[in-house]
Amino acid sequence: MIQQTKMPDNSKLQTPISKLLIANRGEIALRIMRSAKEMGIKTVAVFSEADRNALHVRYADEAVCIGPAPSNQSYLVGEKIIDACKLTGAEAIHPGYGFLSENAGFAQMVANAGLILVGPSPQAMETMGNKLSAKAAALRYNIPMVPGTEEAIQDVDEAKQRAIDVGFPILIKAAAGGGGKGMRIVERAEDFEEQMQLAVSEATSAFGDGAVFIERYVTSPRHIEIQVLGDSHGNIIHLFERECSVQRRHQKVVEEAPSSVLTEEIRQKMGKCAVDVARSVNYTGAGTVEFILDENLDFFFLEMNTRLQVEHPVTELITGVDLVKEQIKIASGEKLSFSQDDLKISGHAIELRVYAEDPANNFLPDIGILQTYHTPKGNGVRVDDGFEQGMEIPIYYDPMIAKLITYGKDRGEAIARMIRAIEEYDITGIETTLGFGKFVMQHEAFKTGNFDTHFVAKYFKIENLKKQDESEALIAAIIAAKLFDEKELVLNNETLKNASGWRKNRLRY
Ligand code: MV4
Repeated sequence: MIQQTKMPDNSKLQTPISKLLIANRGEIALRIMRSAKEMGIKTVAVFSEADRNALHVRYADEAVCIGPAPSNQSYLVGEKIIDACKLTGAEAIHPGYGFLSENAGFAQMVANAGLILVGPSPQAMETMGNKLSAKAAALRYNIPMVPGTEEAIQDVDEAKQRAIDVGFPILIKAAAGGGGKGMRIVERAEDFEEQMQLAVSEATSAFGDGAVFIERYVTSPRHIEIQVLGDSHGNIIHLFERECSVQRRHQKVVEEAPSSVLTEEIRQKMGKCAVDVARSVNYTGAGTVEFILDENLDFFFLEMNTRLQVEHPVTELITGVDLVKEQIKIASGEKLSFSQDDLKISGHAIELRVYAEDPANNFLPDIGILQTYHTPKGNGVRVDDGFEQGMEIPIYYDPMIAKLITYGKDRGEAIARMIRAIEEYDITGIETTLGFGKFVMQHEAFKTGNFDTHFVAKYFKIENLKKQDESEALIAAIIAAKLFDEKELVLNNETLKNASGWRKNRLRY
């Protein structure tokens, strides 16, 4: 065998990154720093006055205060982030998710300052930041899309005729909207005009852009997204799907990979479409292409998210790829070190978002101090969090405390681990969505994989949590009675611990 010497392509090689600034907070800031450290890259944290004692500040090699608690005076101020880079000598910025992560204007500012953004080009961000321009780009690659209007609606009568043609119910969407904001379902032609006017004024006040379009309303969809990676040499691959159908008012609650409904054939087709969508904007970095899947298992492209997503760990667990490392390598100009054929799905991963919210009180944020905080451990359990016992959950930011992720050889094992991990998780001082997560895991529709985006609305009532409470209380009572009966029983340490555990769990949920 003759070994060929390949000439390295240095045409697009950027200087390797030696210091990375993380323009974010909480669990994702820590998540990013961990990968950077493993790569031998120095880390810089930025923080608001509310986050002085936050873990991401302690974890970083250096930290810079960028202003008062409200994010529009700190984490959202691009100039302050760039100044912090200049101050510390960081060559690159990782924006995480939320905040400035999908802001094309910021991406351009970063480039203008001679810094590297760990993310796609400002052009790719801008195109994908608008649903209409995203669909226009994807259209060139014959990607399946929900029938509707391809351009912003100018003439109401014309749009109404189109709505009649595609058939009611239809959905009016704001081109600048995202995550379900600015959507309106219209059931009947008679309501069209009024709903259209409301949608335009809503979009104008919410996004400063009144452009709206229509799509046929897919009534019972599953939300399936494909993770993609593209390098600066034109290589784009996908890392299979994540299923995110379990959501509450457009806030995802449970995500998993792979999806329990995809056949290998659909998976391949969707993967190819996702790569093409990315190719339509010469995508670089990590991105997510969002689809809905209808009852017939037909899928349609909805939009592309140009950031690292909250739920990226489930993909990491089933593929073995560290997505943050790949992002950083791509930003340094490296070629992807693997091809599509090198990737395969192993096992099953599920993520539960643990929010500081009270399910018994309409999921209102429940801020306060983490009086007790013990995370679950053991085989197949990953917790990405940003808090410690005694810390306060600040009111200024997202109320997510942690992401609890479990991995198993198959879906059943991942679910069983999730239930075990939820029971092991010990949080007092604030209400959380842990008990709600257990309800989901134990629900027949979830266990059988027979659910859609209406899962929570359809099945969840506060009584469900109370029932869980009562059954646990009942078991505790039976144990207590048994202990009382068996007078000769020696109460060893283990029994006492378990008994107090019962009580805590019962009170918590
Ligand atoms: C849809 C749809 C049904 N039909 N489009 C909501 C978030 C945004 N990314 C797109 N969304 C939807 N678009 C058509 N033509 C249903 C939803 C939808 C949804 C999608 C994914 C996850 C959760 C959802 C919850 C409600 C509605």
